[in-house]
Amino acid sequence: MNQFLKEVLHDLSQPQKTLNSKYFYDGKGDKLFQEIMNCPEYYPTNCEKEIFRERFKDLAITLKNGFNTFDLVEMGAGDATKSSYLLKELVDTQVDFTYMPIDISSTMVAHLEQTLPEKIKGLKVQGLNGEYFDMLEKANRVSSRKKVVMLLGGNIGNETPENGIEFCRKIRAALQEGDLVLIGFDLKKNPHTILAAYNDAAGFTRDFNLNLLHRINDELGGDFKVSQFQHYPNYDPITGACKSYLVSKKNQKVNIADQTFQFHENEVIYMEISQKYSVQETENIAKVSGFKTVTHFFDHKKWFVDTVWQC
Ligand code: AVJ
Repeated sequence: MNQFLKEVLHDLSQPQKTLNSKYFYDGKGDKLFQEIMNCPEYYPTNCEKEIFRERFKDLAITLKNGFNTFDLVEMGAGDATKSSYLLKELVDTQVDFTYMPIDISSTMVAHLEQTLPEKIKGLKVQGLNGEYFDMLEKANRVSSRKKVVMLLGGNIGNETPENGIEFCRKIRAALQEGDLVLIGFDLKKNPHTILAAYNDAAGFTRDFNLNLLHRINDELGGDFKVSQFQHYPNYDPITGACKSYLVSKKNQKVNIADQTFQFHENEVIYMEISQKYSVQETENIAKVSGFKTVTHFFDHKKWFVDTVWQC
């Protein structure tokens, strides 16, 4: 049985039904995420873009950190818009490095290998198509150079705080003393600002969540009546957890493969967490996962931080 089907059947069989947000990103989901990043309420992308646009020189100086030569590994590179500022600066200052973008999408990796060296003359790109940690291991196998690992976009926020620490420990375990990490965290801020970013007026975030039900229908032969589910985002300013749910509008049954799932009226499916942190909390994550915090790069509103850690 394929992994997607297996996980969906398992996750909908739990007392608290859930679906995994890593499955949001099919073709339609990629497009909706682009729309989210372009909508006025969704601030994280703009904040992090500002950091890379304004601070690329300082970022480059911090990351080369006396290494003669290294590999710059990016976990979840996407289209590498933000990293491009940094890549260009490193090439322009004659740093000897190879950019290794990891992405789950093979078309994205092929696209980066093709287009980046055309845009940034002299850039060496070696794409790694697959899961984050498999590909981080592979980067170690193919090259023994020092590593700088980037995890941008606040992607760590899709893990619960506990799993986020586990995730960082796994990065640490794959690295050597002295290696660096550049990791982006979306910070706690006015709760209205955060909630609005996950409840945009145009409804892209709603559609992004509902799209996973469509995907289950299309790829797994499910029969979700998608219009019978309602998007419910929620932010808890104490824990920093921003969670989205889909609420069943009525009592209904959904069939997937040979299984039937009963939904009660107002029962929710837990879809995604986008965890927000304080700067202090990021420093604590660094410490408990085996890193030293080197420095923080903030946007001017201090809504987002790209922080540099050293092993
Ligand atoms: C890609 C995980 C950073 O959690 O903010 C955007 C995904 N979900 N709107 C985030 C997302 C709803 C995004 N990350």
